Order: sequence, then C-alpha cells, then structure tokens
Amino acid sequence: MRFIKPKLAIIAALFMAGSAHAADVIDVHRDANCGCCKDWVKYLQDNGYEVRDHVESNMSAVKQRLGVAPRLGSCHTGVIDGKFVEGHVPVAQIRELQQRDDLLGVAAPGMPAGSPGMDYGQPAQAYQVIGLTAKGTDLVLANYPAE
Ligand SMILES: [Cu+2]
Repeated sequence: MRFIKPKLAIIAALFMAGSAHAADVIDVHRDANCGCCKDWVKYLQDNGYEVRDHVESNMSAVKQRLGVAPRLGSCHTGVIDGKFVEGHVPVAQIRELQQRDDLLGVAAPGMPAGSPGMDYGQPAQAYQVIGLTAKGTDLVLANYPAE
C-alpha cells in the first residue's frame, strides 16, 4: 500500500487539474412569467454556469439597484462577481466581463431574435453586446451575427 498511495495522489492531482474548476456562479433576476429568461438560464447551465434563480416582482427596481442604465435594458438581469449581465448576453462576453476590471457590466439591449435564449426560428436580428465602463460610457464588445 505504501507504494500505491503516492501513485493515487498523482492520479488524483492529474484528474483535478484536467477537470473543470468549480462552476462559475451567476445570480439571475427575472420576472415569473418570462419564458425567454428561463431559456437563457438553460443556456448558461448548458455552458457550465451554476445559476441561482431569483423571481422578482419589480424588475425595474432590481435593474436600478444593480446599476443597469435604462438604455441598456432587456428582460432578465444577471449578476456575476458583482457585475451585471443584462439580457440575452452570449457566454463569450460574460467570460470577458469576468476578466475585465474596467467594466461594471455587459448588456444585450432589447430582445434580439437569434441571441442565446431567443432562438425561436425567426430570422436573426443584428445586435451588439455593450460593456458599461466605470466612467459610464458604452463600449461595443461584439457584433452579432459574427461576420
Ligand atoms: Cu428575454
């Protein structure tokens, strides 16, 4: 046994290094009757996020509290690492938000058809993902559909 144990420890270490780190946790605030919000939650879960679902009675109050500028508004509002994720934002820009200290949040304003959780077979709409900087300015992080 004395010779087996170190081997097991190495195997365990390799396994842990190779597996995904603990799931990123995102809080999602949404209205009870919002179907596309649930579809976006499902999309996050499919991409490895752990979602804490919060059903709210007053989403505009929630958005105000979380610092979502009205021009960036959509349906649900997520919060990750203390920063907001407004609307049907793709995972690529959530990851970018997690890595950037200069952004207060990201948003996919409105409810663009073809964005994650808004795939209902309609023609895709062009939309932008906007980052809100600490200075209060909008930064275009991505254009969809990608060209
Ligand atoms: Cu929606």
